[in-house]
Amino acid sequence: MRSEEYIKLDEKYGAHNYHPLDVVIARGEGVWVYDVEGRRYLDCLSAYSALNQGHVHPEILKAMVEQAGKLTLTSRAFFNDQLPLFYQELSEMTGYEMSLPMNSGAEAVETALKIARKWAYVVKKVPRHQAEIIVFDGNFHGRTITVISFSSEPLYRDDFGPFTPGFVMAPYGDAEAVARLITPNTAAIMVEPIQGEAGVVMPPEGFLRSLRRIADENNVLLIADEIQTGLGRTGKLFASDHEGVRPDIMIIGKALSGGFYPVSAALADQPIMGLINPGEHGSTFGGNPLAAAIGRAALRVIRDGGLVEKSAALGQYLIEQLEEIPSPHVKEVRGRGLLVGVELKPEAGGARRFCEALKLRGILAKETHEHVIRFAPPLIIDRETIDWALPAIREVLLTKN
Ligand code: IF1
Repeated sequence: MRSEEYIKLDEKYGAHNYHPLDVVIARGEGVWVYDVEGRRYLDCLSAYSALNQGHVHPEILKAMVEQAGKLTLTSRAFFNDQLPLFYQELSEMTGYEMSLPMNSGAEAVETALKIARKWAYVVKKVPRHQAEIIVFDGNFHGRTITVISFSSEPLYRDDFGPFTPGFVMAPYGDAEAVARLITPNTAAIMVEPIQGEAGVVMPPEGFLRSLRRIADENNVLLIADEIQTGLGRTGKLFASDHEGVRPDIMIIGKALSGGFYPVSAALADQPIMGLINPGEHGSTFGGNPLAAAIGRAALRVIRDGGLVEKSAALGQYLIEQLEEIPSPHVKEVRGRGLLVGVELKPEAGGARRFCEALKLRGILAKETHEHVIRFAPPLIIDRETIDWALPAIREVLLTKN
């Protein structure tokens, strides 16, 4: 079948909860994907940073195939021989004493919110069911009803009420506003160190350090959602590392599996994670041996492949090169590591048409929030490939109309 035929089937039988670019991908390898007609594209989205290791990384594939042929799921009614090793390797790599494995990012976010609420009731002695969690304008933490209850984006929220209470909205980047929103019932502050979906929005330097100070001064937990910014994407293992901040609860996902399987986790030290007792939380697939084997391989590739350092070096190069393009349409180039956003001026007419022009030149990028083109290629990209892409990006951004 041709691309158009796949697209027709998709439109006929699938819910229209996305508006994809009209490219039908059939194969991925490293930083490249190939459509059904065999055309090659540079993937500059990396499935929203789930593919830091690139498409179909051979080492993760090998681990997945071997484990899938042995044991895929036991339920957590029994132990298995992969999860304890995944726990240990995750702890050694991240410095957190313990982890609670889930599947989707939203599930790991919900897990962190439940742990923070329980900590408030049991440790901080907040009256039950009155815990408050401070979140930020422009946040994106997933699509469940609790999570969209505190979304500031009408599109994600408006037709899905009634909403979960207990969340307080603060302006992103304004630590003093956060301090004013703290009450005796505040359990936690949950933050994305860089807001990916909001358009690669960077807070002022020192924002995370201020949140850490405010949390410590008020006996409040600091939660970082690094599902998108974590595991090397911004040139450090965690984006929180750029400010030397260690959140009390760290949430990861996406690249934790290298794009092979839904694997996510909430990380914390024993005084917090130890509050969860048997039977209080879980999921059918959470921590299954196949997920654990894939997660172990995904972490190995990040560590042994030096992907964190690559992201820092190549991200700086990409940002410098993009900043040098004298485009009449560009308002700002921003980002950290290989999480880069090119914000266009409103008069440029929206980022979508630029993404469509890039697609015609063999580059897949995705607009976010109307005016921002996100460039987030796999961290295994090399300088030659960036140099291959730059003339096409330059041509599209210099186009007059
Ligand atoms: C979609 C956005 C990105 C995330 C952060 C939690 C989650 C995500 C920081 C939830 C997921 C994905 C979801 C996907 C598109 C994509 C996205 F545009 F939606 F917001 F990346 F920016 N925290 N982000 O980025 O993880 O449950 O999806 O595994 O829903 O359209 P999930």
